[in-house]
Amino acid sequence: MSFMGRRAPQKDIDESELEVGGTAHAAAGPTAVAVSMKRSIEQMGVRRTAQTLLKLNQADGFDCQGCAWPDPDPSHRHTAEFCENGAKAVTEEATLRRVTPAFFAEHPMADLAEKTDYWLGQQGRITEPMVLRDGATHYEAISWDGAFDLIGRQLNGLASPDEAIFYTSGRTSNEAAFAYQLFVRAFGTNNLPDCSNMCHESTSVGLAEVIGIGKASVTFDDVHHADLIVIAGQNPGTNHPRMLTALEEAKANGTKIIAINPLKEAGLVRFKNPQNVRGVLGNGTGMADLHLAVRINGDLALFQAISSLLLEWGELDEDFIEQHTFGFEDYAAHLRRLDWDLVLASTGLARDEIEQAARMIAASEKTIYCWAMGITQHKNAVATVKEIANLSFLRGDIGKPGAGLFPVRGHSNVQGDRTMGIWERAPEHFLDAIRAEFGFEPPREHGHDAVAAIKALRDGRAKFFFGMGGNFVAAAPDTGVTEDAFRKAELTVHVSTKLNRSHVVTGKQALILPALGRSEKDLTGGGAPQRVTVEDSLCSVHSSVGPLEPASAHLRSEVDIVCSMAQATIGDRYGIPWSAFRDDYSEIRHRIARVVPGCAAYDEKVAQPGGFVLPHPPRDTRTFPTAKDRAIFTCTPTSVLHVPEGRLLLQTMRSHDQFNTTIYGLDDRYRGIKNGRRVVFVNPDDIVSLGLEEGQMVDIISEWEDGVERQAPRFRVVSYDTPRGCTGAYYPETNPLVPLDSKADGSNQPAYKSVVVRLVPADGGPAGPIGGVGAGAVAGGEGDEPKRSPQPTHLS
Ligand SMILES: Nc1nc2c(c(=O)[nH]1)N[C@H]1C(S)=C(S)[C@@H](COP(=O)(O)OP(=O)(O)OC[C@H]3O[C@@H](n4cnc5c(=O)[nH]c(N)nc54)[C@H](O)[C@@H]3O)O[C@H]1N2
Ligand SMILES: Nc1nc2c(c(=O)[nH]1)N[C@H]1C(S)=C(S)[C@@H](COP(=O)(O)OP(=O)(O)OC[C@H]3O[C@@H](n4cnc5c(=O)[nH]c(N)nc54)[C@H](O)[C@@H]3O)O[C@H]1N2
Ligand code: SF4
Ligand SMILES: [Mo]
Repeated sequence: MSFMGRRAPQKDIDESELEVGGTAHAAAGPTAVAVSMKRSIEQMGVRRTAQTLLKLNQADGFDCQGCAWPDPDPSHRHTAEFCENGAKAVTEEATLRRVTPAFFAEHPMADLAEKTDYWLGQQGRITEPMVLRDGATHYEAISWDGAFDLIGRQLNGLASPDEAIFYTSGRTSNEAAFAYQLFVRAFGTNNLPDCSNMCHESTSVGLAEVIGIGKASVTFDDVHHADLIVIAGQNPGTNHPRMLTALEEAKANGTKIIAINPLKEAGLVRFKNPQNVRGVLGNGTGMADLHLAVRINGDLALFQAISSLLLEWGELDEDFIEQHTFGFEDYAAHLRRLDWDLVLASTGLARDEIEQAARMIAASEKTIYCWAMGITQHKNAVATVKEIANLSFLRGDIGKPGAGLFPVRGHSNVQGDRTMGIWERAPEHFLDAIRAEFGFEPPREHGHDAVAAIKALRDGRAKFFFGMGGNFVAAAPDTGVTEDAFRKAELTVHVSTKLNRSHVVTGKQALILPALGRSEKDLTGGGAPQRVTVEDSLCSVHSSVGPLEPASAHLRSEVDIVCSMAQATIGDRYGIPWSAFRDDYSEIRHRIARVVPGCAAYDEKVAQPGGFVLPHPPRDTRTFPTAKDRAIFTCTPTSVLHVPEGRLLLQTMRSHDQFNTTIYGLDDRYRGIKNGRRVVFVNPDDIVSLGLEEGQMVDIISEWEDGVERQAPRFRVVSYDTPRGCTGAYYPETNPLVPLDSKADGSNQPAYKSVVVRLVPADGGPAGPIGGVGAGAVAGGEGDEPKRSPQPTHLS
């Protein structure tokens, strides 16, 4: 048996100030406002804070860089149309801190490589293009021309275009994304992995098969008119906070909510809306009417069991099934054979709880099904997504007001990037349209997705990595393997706003290309400020124009960077007008209009306040562009994920104080954690049965069929209300534990939420003293803060 693990940066470890209190009983509230304002003012100053936040998510302003939650219709927007975490995302970008060439001169690579993700991000905005030359100890400044020349020479020196990988993180605008995929295909490869490969790929694959399109089938208005909203595997209080505002409005109209989550997340329990009196002074709104604390990965069995009950009770929409679906008889026969023992073992729920959920669904005329990473990051994730769709078909909950399927996307423009062709397996019709518009034959062979890209780098089949945003090294699974793979590359290039791990684990040479953020004025081309466009989770496309002066005069827009890279690499091959694209993004939008389905008159439509909504056949007309021209029922056997004796099933998740690999701070207010991130949440009975103690320092070791044991060292055990056998810890600290080959069948998405682990007492790590709370511990007194537990623990 071999042993490996990332040598975690030492400063990550022993966060000696860690404090653990009780969990919060409500999300948001006045504290949320105070927290976001304090941080914004600290990093931006008062004037800039006001100037920035008042333009956030407004029709004449810029789109929040946070999540992909949709905006209300322009006529229904508040003056402050953002949440605590949106304010944090903006602050992170609009900060006045700077990372200049002098900073790089002071910090050798060896030093930077020891820093945590948190420290790196806190240093501020990168101001100039930087290069790390072969064998150099420091990054040094390079001109933009020098950088593009290096990229062009490197790309043209490859034995094949397929030796290059072009990654995208979902913050990139539609204009930059369209130009980027065009360049990559003109260069000659489909190697366009993206963060979606690690995020909602299982959704895209599952829904495309059974409804013919991989996107949500609801409108924003539907959310307010549902009888019932099911929220599975999602923590909206932290990751889509304004969803709580929409849910609160729905509840006022009588909507019921079922939460399916191993954890009782604060936002699913109660919400205190900071924008109304009830939220500021009162107790807020109770959220979930029913909480099913499902075992990790038990959702497939749960949804199937609910469907079997509805079938048994005859609570079906027979007209919908008859007119719009395929495969009902087989599915019904499959449900009749359901093994309830397996269901109970897999879900960890009582039959009674499942029946209660089924009764609520039966009583609802219009149900919306929401889900996120708790569903998509498992081996059986594609099947689970299809199982949710099966249930919606039984009830006819698709293509009618107030009902539908609602995968809630992550990054603010991850959905738009896909629409624009950032996809290693873009459909033939899209490639045909590229050929018709630009007169060249794009490559047809599928490219590498995120996992395949790591393998290609690892095996020397790829030698060049370009990251359009993101932090691939830290976000990817199997950190040890991924980092080694990166180090084998000839050149790694990152278009970035802030420093991150992917800048310090590099190929032989590396470039950092600093980009304008969305909050900044884009004066590329010398004319009026340019607008860009984005698409939210509900297919709504709209403009974004940044109000702020750029962080540095040297920054370039992502569009500019793509067009300049294209010119330096393929010149005027195929006559693509890169200069015209760069000078006026409308030129790109005119091409989008002719290439991307549903985007006719794109430039004109996005100029309207609020933009426009892309077509979605199941939502609009109950037509299903699938292989059967109908919604397709699918049958998957239920199974129980086997976890050997003495092991736990680990989910890796987000704290309230991070955006993916960007760490805003060390608190997870709603879960009662302060000043630390290396914690592992364990059921109190498991703590006892595993012979551990609360507060004990443990190493987390994952076990996988390749026989390799992966390790993430030194986490504190925190007693937490999670189902027996299930545990949780934060991402990205736990990414070294996720084996590269542990992924979802059919979508290749890393199974970040079902890692089999054991907890081993760390060296010199007996139980930490458990006692009184230190000064400045979890604040009490405010309704939405964690209540002090009777015996708060201060782990030091
Ligand atoms: N503030 C903030 N906002 C964000 C992000 C961020 O990091 N910070 N990230 C953005 C991105 S890219 C994304 S993809 C989204 C992510 O949004 P989420 O999907 O909400 O993010 P996670 O923290 O991964 O939380 C997953 C939830 O699923 C639950 N869960 C885990 N395993 C299971 C399971 O097997 N079954 C069920 N039913 N539930 C399970 C967890 O307890 C947790 O509540 O958020 C986006 N928004
Ligand atoms: N263990 C585990 N791993 C996971 C997940 C999990 O739940 N568990 N979730 C997965 C998911 S859902 C996702 S989406 C991925 C996220 O993977 P990524 O999208 O690759 O990662 P981020 O942390 O969002 O990227 C942050 C970096 O983006 C850069 N950046 C920020 N704003 C801009 C901008 O405007 N322009 C440019 N060019 N750069 C910018 C900054 O330099 C910042 O450091 O991680 C995945 N990894
Ligand atoms: S809900 Fe998401 S998009 Fe809206 S303000 Fe908050 S972080 Fe930004
Ligand atoms: Mo994501």
